[in-house]
Amino acid sequence: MTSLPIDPQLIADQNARLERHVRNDYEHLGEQLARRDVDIERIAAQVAAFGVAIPSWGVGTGGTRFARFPGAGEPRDVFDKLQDCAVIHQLGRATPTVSLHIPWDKCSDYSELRGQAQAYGLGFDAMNSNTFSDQAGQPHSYKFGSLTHTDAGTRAQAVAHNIECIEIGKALGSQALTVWVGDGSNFPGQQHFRRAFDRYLDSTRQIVAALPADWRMFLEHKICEPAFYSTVIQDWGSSYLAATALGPQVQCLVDLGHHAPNVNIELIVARLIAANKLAGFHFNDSKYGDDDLDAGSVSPYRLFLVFNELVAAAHEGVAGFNPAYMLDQSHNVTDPIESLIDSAEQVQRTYAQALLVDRAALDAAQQANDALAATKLLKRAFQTDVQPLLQQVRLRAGAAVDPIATYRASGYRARVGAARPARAGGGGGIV
Ligand code: LRH
Ligand code: MN
Repeated sequence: MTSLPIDPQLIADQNARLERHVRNDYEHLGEQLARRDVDIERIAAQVAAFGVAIPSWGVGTGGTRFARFPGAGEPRDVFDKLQDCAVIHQLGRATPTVSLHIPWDKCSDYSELRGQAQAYGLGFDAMNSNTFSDQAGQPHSYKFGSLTHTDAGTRAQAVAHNIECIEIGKALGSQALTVWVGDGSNFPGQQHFRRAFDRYLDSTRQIVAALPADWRMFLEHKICEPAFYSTVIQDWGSSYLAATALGPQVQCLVDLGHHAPNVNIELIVARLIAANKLAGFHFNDSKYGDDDLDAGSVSPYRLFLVFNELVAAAHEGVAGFNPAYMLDQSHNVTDPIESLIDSAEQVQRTYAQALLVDRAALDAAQQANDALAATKLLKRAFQTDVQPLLQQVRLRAGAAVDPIATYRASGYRARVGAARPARAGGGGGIV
């Protein structure tokens, strides 16, 4: 039996010092919420059942095209990444699944990997294919595209790679494949927009044909990068058109950083929910482009407004509503484990706040066109400090009341720093 990476006794000792405060604060918040006809135990149960997947590519230090500055104890392979994910889940109990990226997470024995994950109490969320970079010895280059390349051999290679990701995912117990392609153009005239889209549909149809009946395929749109004039799946419209053409197993994934500045993402979410085409999310934050910053670190209210749409849909029992929640971030200047712990908590916090919106009062204010009353109902929920509830949920789950403080007290980073050879810095690249 693999032992968990953090000594449970350390977590218990750290919690023991905070337990009385958590209980008092929780009780006080419970009284406040009861005056708003909110049962804190109902919210706590929903928050305890909420989980967001960790991107395996997020536990190593990230970088930009200019440079990457690796830290101590960079993961060497998918097993190191899994151990780091186990630390995040052991301390926060909000990240029960890991989303892998192929070929970055390829290994020789997937049953061993699955066994290791189970020992850590982890499962596998959506698989991610990669036809945005060339692998050594690859017959066809993706320089001018992959699933939409003008060359049939290159498209076939990209389709085969996605089918390989499905096979790996089946061995790991995953039930979804996320397909993001950077295909597009850098010059007006370089690409025939309609033919490229037709090639995309032709290629993805072959991937859908290989999907097990209980799997879903998530199409991820993105406004630009690596292509800077046009991108084949550039926005939710292109993604929705494709997902509709490809059938019920295919839905649209919303990466928060993949939109032009100031786009109303919560409105896009509402549209996709109504069309039963919302696959789920890659949560992160951004100020300019696809910055992949920590979720809620720049615009927490924007994240809240997205969760307000999600909670409203669940509250109204919208048919087929079953979004997958994942983080997708790049940690260039923080300890990735700390950022992922904190970001998962931020997503959990935002979900808890969205659960506090008085839906009946909001419906009435909207019906009465009482704009101020309506927006104040959202602000009241967003401005509720739910920290005591998050701490209580962690305490009850055997996680750390203060996960970052406990992580730092554990000395885990120094431990893996000693065990894993140092990685030199250097050229760019997100991983
Ligand atoms: C593209 C993206 C996609 C992943 C990659 C690591 O920008 O968001 O989801 O494949 O980042
Ligand atoms: Mn993404």
